[in-house]
Amino acid sequence: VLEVPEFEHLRYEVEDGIALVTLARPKALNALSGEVLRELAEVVEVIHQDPEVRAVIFTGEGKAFVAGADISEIAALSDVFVSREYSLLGQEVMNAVAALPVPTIAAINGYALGGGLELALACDLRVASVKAKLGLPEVGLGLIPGFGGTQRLPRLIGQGRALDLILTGRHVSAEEALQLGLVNRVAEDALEAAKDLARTILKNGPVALALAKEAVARGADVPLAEALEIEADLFGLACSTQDMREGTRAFLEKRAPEFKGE
Ligand code: CO8
Repeated sequence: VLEVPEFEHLRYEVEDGIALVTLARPKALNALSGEVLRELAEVVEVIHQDPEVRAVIFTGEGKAFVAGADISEIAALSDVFVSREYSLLGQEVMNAVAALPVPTIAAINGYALGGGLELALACDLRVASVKAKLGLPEVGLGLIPGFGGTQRLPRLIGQGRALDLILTGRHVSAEEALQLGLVNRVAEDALEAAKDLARTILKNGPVALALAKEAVARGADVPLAEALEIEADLFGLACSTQDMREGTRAFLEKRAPEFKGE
């Protein structure tokens, strides 16, 4: 049996294969203190080991998703090397989120600023509530994004649009975020919409989902010719699965597939 540690600043539940991680430090708008980051790293490790989990949703309690890294802790930074380590530590946590083999969705229920937007950017998909506000306001604090924002945002929405957000530090509405391609969906209730999206995704072959995610992630960092080889390799693997046998047979027999994830 998988041991789930006690968390102080987040809740972890799994229902019908969907893990829900709720950042719960509402008095500080779920700001990522060192302690919260450590718990986030731990819960991601739990998810990595839990075979029951087929998709993950991250959300926040109260009026924020996550209002950033904890500014009271950042204010104490001055040494170049210590601060660099702090950035690397946060990046490592976001990388662990991005490396989850199952689909991940940020249900952005409210403010997603700074480190909070960086967490959302480490997820595969983003669903925002109509009242969400998103941004990278770091320059207003004399800082720059340090948990992946300067790299993941331009990769997602392009350099020009990313620099607009990074250099102005402005907050964008859910509607503008949708136009920018920063979020995939806008809904009254971000969490319910994220659950619906997860359920839609989970109707598909589980191995295929993992391979598709792997193809997109690995292909993003290499030249096109190499990326296409990665696609062909993973396509080959997909065709060797029972899920592929079942998916194609079910289509030909005009019935719904019953995937086993093998
Ligand atoms: N850190 C610490 N505390 C916070 C944070 C935060 N990021 N955000 C809000 N809080 C606290 C407030 O201080 C306040 O505490 P208290 O009640 O004790 O005064 C409480 O949460 C409620 O906040 P507000 O009263 O400000 O709520 P409002 O509704 O008036 O405003 C805002 C909401 C607009 C979201 C406002 O709180 C705000 O602007 N927050 C800061 C947003 C921000 O700048 N985020 C970026 C932080 S920097 C960052 O994330 C860098 C990541 C990478 C770092 C790498 C470093 C090397």
